[in-house]
Amino acid sequence: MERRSIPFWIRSRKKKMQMNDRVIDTIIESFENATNVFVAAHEDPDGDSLGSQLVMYDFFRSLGKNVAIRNQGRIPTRYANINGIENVRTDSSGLDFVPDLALILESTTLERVGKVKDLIPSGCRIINIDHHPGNSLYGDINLVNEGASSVAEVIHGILKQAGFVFTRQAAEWLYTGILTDTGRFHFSSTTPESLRICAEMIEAGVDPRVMTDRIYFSKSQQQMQVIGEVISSAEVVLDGRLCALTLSKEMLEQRGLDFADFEGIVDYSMYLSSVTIGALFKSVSDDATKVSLRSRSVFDVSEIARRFGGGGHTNAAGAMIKLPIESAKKTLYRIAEEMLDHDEK
Ligand SMILES: [Mn+2]
Repeated sequence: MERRSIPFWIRSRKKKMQMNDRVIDTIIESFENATNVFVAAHEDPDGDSLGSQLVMYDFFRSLGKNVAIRNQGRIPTRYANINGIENVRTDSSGLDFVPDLALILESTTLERVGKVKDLIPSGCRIINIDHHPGNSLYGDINLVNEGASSVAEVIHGILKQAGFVFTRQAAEWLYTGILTDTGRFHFSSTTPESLRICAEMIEAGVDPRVMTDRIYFSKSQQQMQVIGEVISSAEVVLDGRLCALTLSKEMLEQRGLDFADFEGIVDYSMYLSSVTIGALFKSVSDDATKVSLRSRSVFDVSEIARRFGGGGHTNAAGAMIKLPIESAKKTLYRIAEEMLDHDEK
């Protein structure tokens, strides 16, 4: 009789899932045993960080815990109208309690949270939940799922296992994380699982049109003018394979705007079909340039970002380059050209 064995990848996936379930059980136990919970995410939080933090805030409150969210940096303007955003603080004030549990989201290292790291006392239990590659597993408990579109997706798994019921509000926060981290279901990180979770959130009352309008289609006329200037700044180099946009301090200062008003503007660098790498250069000071990178297909821009001490995912990454904008561009073009030529060989 023919014996059929289960393919290796199914076996290993199953094993991994069982392992994850056990880790999640331990995490839920820690949540239940905690009294004072501190929640932080990487510096300059994005929609995934903010949405996930707010769901977790709601969850801890529902368990009767004290909870505080602190991030370093500015909250992008597009999230300014999210309900509950006032619970996410970015000032340097201390906490009203001494945390016994720190939940760190979206940070490959503990240093990525910036100065708010100082709010974690020694002896405080650290739970590290992430979906970025290369996480250093610095937590007492670590749950890192690189296959997840967003940390919101990872958190969804925990909350379901904990028996949390998603209200419409909680569903909106979770949906925000997946919507924004998949680039509105555009990136290849969008999986059947991401869409299933979003479907569940829509069933819980999320209105996709309202969410997308609130986050993406709510610009001021001044912001639109800057977007026009940024698009006009496009430099298409390396035989059409790289498109670079510039957002300068001058463009913002005349209008009283901030870099935080333009989260996601890098996406315009990918409008041309010939482009493999998209870049947005922001002149943060005379000798420092922040670069956001995007790519198509298997081209890994996190490798470029890492050359400058940054990081990220295959198709979305970023770094701070300690050079004036024009030299930063030249240096990055050179590295990109080498990598593109190498890939084509
Ligand atoms: Mn994320």
